[in-house]
Amino acid sequence: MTQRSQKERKTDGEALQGAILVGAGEDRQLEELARLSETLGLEVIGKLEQGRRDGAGYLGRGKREELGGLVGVTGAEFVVSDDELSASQARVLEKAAGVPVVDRTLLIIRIFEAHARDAASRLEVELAELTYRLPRVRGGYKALSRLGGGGVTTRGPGEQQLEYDRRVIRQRMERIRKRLAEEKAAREVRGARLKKEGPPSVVLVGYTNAGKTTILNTLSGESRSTADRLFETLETTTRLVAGTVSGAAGNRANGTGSGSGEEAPGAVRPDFVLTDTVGFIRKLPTQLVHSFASTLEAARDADVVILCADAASEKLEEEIRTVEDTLAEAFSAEDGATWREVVLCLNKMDLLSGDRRRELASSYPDAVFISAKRDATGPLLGAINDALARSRVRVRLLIPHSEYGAVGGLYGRAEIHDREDTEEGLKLDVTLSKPQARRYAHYRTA
Ligand SMILES: Nc1nc2c(ncn2[C@@H]2O[C@H](COP(=O)(O)OP(=O)(O)OP(=O)(O)O)[C@@H](O)[C@H]2O)c(=O)[nH]1
Ligand SMILES: [Mg+2]
Repeated sequence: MTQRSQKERKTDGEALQGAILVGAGEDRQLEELARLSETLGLEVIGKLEQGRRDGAGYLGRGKREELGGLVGVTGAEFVVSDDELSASQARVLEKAAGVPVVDRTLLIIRIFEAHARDAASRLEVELAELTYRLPRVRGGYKALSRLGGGGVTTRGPGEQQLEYDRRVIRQRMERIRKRLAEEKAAREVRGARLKKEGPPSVVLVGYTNAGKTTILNTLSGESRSTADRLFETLETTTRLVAGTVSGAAGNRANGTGSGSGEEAPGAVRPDFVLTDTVGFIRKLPTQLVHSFASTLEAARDADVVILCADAASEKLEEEIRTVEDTLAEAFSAEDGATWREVVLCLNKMDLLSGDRRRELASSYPDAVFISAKRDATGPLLGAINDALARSRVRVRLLIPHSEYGAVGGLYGRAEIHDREDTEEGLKLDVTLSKPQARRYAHYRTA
């Protein structure tokens, strides 16, 4: 247990909102909860943990009493729980604590709300918030209005919004779902156009704060916002990374790590489009799954997926697994996972000791090791290039006369080695990306 008095917390005359973190059950991780809380401007001034989760009040009776005492001593304004609470659990805990209780789900929703920049992500967050609020309307769950109302975020709902009745909430949810469905359809049309004509696509996915946006900025010369906060990026962004002809990548190829695929001077690398996505987190609130729709679509449609991880994280292994599991779950309905090229990219190597680097190199023999902040992304470019080459296959197709229209989809992206008009139809010898080859699988011939 750690605690400090309220006086000590006041810096520069400005008091931060103090919070006490509580975690119950084996799957608790208060360090990450602390980072989430700090991202929202709360200051962690105490922690309480328990190995077993209590059905009625999340913490057991004894721990609840302890919590009440701790709130009194520290003058905390919030209690933050590491798991989502039911309305009644929150009430029991709130009664014991004497201050509003914020659960992990609400905390993450508020972070998303504060960081959402474009219209679609705002709608997605609003939908998540309403989904969360619906079963809690009657309870008058205090934290809903208090957190975010006190300057933490300016867009948090005010008191009147609590008077929304369920019917109004449901109507609003319905309208948002419709708008999001329209957005998605528009995205698919845009995506289809890009796929048909554009260069190959590479997507960056990974745990929040892994450095995805930093990598995008380094590779594309952009300057999108990056920060040492969780969920900094809440929309997908796509940028062209121009290819290299003979050694133009020389200044980039000064990577720190070993790993495969260092970009050789003089290597010719084609253009590709690189997409930055929303980071994942463990115990992702189900209400926010919608917010990951465009991230998941981008990952599904890409020729190459870069799974980016913070090599300096103490929970590296778990963070990689969370991303893999989330993607696997999202794609479980499809057979796509096996044909996709995945490159594991361990970032922030500059923060590691030589020993730790060697250790990681042996635990992750197929990974590329980089430091995006130091501009050391050469090994990644090399690995992308190799993966793009691997992601293409040479096939023979026979397209019947009646289906000539299908040929149009090949131009631009397929490399056509040979074509022959025969009585059965058009015979093509082409190199395609694997996803494309899959779409044309029914035309394949020996
Ligand atoms: N030391 C070090 N820090 C890095 C490196 N790459 C990124 N960072 C820092 O890590 C933090 C997170 O970087 P971002 O690029 O915002 O991470 P992200 O994966 O886009 O995070 P979300 O958008 O929240 O999912 C920032 O403070 C970066 O400056 C690196 O190679 N070394
Ligand atoms: Mg980002």
